[in-house]
Amino acid sequence: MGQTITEKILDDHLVEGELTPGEEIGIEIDQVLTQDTTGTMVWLQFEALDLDEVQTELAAQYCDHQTYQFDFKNTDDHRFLRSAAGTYGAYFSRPGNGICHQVHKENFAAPGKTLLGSDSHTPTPGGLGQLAIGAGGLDIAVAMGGGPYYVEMPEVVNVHLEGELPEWATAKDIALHLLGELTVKGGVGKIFEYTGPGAENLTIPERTTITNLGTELGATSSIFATDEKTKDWLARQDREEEYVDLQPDDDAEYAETIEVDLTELEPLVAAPSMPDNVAPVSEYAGTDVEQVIVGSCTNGAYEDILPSAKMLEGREVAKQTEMIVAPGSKQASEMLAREGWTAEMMAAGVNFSEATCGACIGIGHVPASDSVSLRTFNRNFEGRSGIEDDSVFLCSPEVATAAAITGKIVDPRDLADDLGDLEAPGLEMGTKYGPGMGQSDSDIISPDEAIDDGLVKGPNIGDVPIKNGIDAEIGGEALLKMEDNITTDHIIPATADILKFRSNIEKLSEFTLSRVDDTFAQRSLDADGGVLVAGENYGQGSSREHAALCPMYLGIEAVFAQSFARIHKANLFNFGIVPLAIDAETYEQIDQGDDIHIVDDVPAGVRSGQDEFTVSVNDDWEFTAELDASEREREILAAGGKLSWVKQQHTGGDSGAAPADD
Ligand code: MIC
Ligand code: SF4
Repeated sequence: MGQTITEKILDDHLVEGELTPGEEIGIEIDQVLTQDTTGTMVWLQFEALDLDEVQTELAAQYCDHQTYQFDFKNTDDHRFLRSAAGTYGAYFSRPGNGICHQVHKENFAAPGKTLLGSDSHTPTPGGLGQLAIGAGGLDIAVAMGGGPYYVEMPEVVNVHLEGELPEWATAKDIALHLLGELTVKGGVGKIFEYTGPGAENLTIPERTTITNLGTELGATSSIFATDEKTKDWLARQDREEEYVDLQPDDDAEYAETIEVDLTELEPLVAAPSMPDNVAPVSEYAGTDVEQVIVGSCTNGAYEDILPSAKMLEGREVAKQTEMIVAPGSKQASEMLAREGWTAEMMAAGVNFSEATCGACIGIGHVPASDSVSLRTFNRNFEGRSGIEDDSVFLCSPEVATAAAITGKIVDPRDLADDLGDLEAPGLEMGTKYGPGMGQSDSDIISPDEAIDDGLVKGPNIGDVPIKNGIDAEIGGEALLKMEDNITTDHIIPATADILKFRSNIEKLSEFTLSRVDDTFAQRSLDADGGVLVAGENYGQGSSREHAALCPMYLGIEAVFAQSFARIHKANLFNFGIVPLAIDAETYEQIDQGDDIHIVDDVPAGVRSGQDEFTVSVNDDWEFTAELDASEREREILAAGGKLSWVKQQHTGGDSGAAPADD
């Protein structure tokens, strides 16, 4: 039987299991990436596991999320990360060099290789044929130590693209269209493989915008075949020799095929405050816009920003609007600067940010109260921009720039009609090395150039909490009952005031679920822990393991939810919190404040493969909750989490990761 691209890459990397959807597989990881806000835990865990050297072909540490270093804590984190990369053998990308996904794509992403990253948008280089997956930090630490990565074999879905995009419609609109159709949970347990003439027509920056936004569908990953466009793009990055031909077989079987006719697409927006709240731009036409931001890991490439620059040439940003360009990488900034586009945009009234995540998670450029912000980003979860009740729309650079010119949401096709001389900018490819301008890689420190030999820890860098086993009796007060689609931004917000504590779990845990109920952390401590109740897709969004670590620290023993997001569920196992599925009726019946106890002996049941547990509520009524876990996840859970499990393995088993003293 023929294979999909996904199956081919997985087959090449398979170390355990079979490629049957729903079954757990173990795969070898070629490359890992981590960033500043998840990376400190990754390396602290690497250290706690007694590992002494990176075992993957390549590991890269980026400093991208909080590069403004408002607080010495951020700077200390960056210094620690540089020391960890140097000590253990990873590349180090300096603060300001750009967002991990863009910089990794430019420098290291390679077709046919596997990549695991402690950031949910790690699948971005799927656009050039890399199988890239986001995971929690502990999974990254173990993979860096040479252990396989375990994941449920996803269903492979064929997204068959026909035709060409009409003028003013972009790759962002393809991704938004899919989000509107499939919703933020439509991709859970799936990998999307983009095929057809429409996919072949797209350039690499367009493809990576789509694979980046695959995360918002909840997908495990997204991938494109490779072709002349991939080869050309690698050549523009001076890495042509890394090209590998990757195609699905003609008789490859997909779980499902989704057809999209690109000729029918139009400029779209995702309205506040969910990426699947998609509508044509025209539906919001006339809405006042106070802020426009072009950039991020979704649309921060040179090729994404150039259309904005062309649209602004000889024009001005409306007086009532602020426009910021936040490039995805210094490479993109440098190319725009060398070609004079930066000056052109500055003259039009644009404010240039350094290449950082920044505003995407509320670090800088926080919108004014009661105002609309249009961003070319991938997430618009409520409050993520740094202000409660924000009003963030997601869109393409073209739609964002049209709004910057008029100060209102406007369909760029209508703006072009009105102005008469505004042409659709289209997409023009850039080249890293222009004639006579050897662009430098001075912001990447290779393991051979490492400055540090030994970890440098500032006072804010705490220890990694370890839990030794789970209790026989699990339960307590239902401290919080939450609705559907609770994001990791709700569980542990990423805004500047909170992000600085990512390396200090005791302090960070004070902010747990504060976006839902700011009394939660204290109530949890007062009650000596308890359980959580949630609707569908609990924990969607980020890979941040802090969303499991902090509840664990506060004594949360189990989460009862209608369904879980993939990475977050893995993080719950990794930190010894029992993720149990309940049906809609049970969800309705439970009230916040109920006394909920699992009747069965949990560690015994978890170990013996029991998948249904009886749960008592207020000693009054009972329901059944399901534990959907592989044998390995059960062992991890019973051990109290992955850290203690790996440690136990090395005093009597094998996790795959190789400690220093092995
Ligand atoms: C995000 O986009 O939410 C983040 C911030 O990049 C996170 C990582 C983090 O929380 O540090 C992600 O996507 O995994
Ligand atoms: Fe950074 Fe935003 Fe991309 Fe996350 S989604 S990596 S915060 S730019």
